[in-house]
Amino acid sequence: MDNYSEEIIDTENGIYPVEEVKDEYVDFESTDSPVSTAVTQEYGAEQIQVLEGLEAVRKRPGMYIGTTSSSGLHHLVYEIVDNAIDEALAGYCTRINLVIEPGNIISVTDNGRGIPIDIQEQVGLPALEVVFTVLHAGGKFGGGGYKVAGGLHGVGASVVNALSEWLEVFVHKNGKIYKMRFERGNVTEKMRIVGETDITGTHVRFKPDPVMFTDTTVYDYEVLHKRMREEAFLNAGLTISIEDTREESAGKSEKDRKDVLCYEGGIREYVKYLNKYKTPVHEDIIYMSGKKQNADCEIAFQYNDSYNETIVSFANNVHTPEGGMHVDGFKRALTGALNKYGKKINLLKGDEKVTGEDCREGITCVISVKLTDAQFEGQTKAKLGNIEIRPLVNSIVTEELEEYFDQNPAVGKAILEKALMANRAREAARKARESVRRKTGLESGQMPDKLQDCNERDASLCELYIVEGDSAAGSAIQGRDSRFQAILAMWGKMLNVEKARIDKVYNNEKLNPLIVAMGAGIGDEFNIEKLRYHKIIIMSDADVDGAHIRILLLTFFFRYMRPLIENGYVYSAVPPLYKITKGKTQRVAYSDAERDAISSQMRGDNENAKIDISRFKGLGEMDAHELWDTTMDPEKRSLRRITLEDAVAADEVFSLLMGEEVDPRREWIEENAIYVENLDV
Ligand code: 0RA
Repeated sequence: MDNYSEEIIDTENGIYPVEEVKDEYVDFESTDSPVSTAVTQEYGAEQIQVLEGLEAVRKRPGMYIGTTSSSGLHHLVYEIVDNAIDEALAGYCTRINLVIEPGNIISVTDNGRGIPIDIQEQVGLPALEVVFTVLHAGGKFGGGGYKVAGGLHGVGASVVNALSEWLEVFVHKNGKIYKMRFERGNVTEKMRIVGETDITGTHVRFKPDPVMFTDTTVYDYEVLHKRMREEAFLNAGLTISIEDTREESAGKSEKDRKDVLCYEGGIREYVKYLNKYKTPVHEDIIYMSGKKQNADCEIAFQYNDSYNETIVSFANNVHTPEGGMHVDGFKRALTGALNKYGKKINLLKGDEKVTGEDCREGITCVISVKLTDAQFEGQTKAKLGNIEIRPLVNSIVTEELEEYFDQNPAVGKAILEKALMANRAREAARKARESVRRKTGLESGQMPDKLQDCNERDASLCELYIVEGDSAAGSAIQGRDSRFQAILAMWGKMLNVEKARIDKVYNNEKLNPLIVAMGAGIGDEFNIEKLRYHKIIIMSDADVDGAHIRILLLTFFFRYMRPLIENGYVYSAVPPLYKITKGKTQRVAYSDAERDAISSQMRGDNENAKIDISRFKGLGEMDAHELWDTTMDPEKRSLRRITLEDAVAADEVFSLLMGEEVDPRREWIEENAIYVENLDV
């Protein structure tokens, strides 16, 4: 199996050079379908019909792949890989190789049975051609209903073909290599035999059409790598390799990157991976699976000592970020099983109970179900709607968990104790919230002393600057436009919210004024409608303390006010790095490149002009006027919006930077050396 990919790629590289290619049409004797002239004559008419189908894709690409931005570009790869994964699910494919080639050409090779090449009776065309030219044709072969994979839109190979400048496919099957080629969905080379082979499999190469993908045609290795890793976790034992052979500067950061992903433990290893920077509450990764009524279900979970709930769910290998019936079934069963076990071992007395939320504090869980006819619901099709899946998951988890706890009482007890702690903390938090409300007027509208508020009351026009340090806050207060800019001073080390429960957060002397000033509450009670400012701007120095405050604030927003980030309300101010002086002229620069450009501009023709370049050590060095001019004036400043592309990834970085484990934190900082450079100025 190991030399398999090399063989196909060799074929590509010219073992069968074009000159040597026999220009014959396919030898159909090896299939059951006789070729007749009638079929060949009908070919033209059929083809036109087929092409009309793909024109629709080029007219409205968004309808088929969501967007034609970077995300749509990457989606093309998923469509092709998903077809190969279907072949793996059917039990015929063990390896998939993905290569980003020079010119951002994508190559996907699998060692499955090869796409069927025989003539399709209904259309009189080779199945291979139909797969790439007829919309939604992908699932119609195979017949056994195994097709369960599929990207968000599940539209298949023909859409990728329609949106590619060119696409070529090689099928190794029946001892022969069959080739076809297309341009923008049109057949430019009919299927023909180009060589012989002793393996089976499918190799697709395509170049996304820059006419369709106007934003970018550059692939991001990390994006593809992440998705391939997910696919490898979800398909235990399947090997997926990903390789970047692009020339440098064509979108890759390292030379010749390659990762080979194979997880024999499947989703168990996924849970381990998600928990890698956390401290587990029990060693074992609890795993259960079951199959009932045409549906397969697999669940793996482990608790860690944090207070967060991470449930990552999939239906037919498609991520369901909003959960759905499979997740509901799991949650009910978990709560039920823990309450039952608590009674049994007498940790829960009388009518004492733990709630669902208590039971999920600190859980990291992966749920994967595979079913025929999955229904995806919700605006972004991010939720599994098949109602029959809920009782299915529920019964599997209920039965297996009871047995698991009986056999592993120490684990059962540890989890239950954690849920009980959560329960008590929730009660304490409720009390804290009430007392904070009374004491600090969370509801009375009374503003904290540390806030210099603005006059405007329309939140959509208001900005809150969170400023580090006394002197910077002083300058900001003097320099601001008080009509719409409010200043909140913040200093010293802040509470690490990763390690604190909600009651501590409400009572914290640093965070409390911030919560009150923002006016929207936190946690479950957070209400974005009540938010008093639609721009929350973190203004801190480009040094270690500044970075510390920034990360702590982001952690806090991430954990307790996530919609704030999701709505794009959080920014970081971009203060200048350099002051450049020549005589009476003074300018500032925000980057090294800008510094160099400005100084050479100031120098002009005079090589010896005396130019002084100094580095701003901190915001505090600027007077009120300078601060306004360079960093706060909406006409001139630039702001960096903080986005949350991927909550799970962010969660990881936050945990890593804030958690107790020192080694992974150091590794992360080393890997992100640019950041460190900024830290150490
Ligand atoms: C249907 C039937 C057969 C193979 C495939 C689909 C198939 C499709 C793709 C797409 C990418 N890689 C693929 N590998 C296989 C089997 C037909 C037969 O038994 O001859």
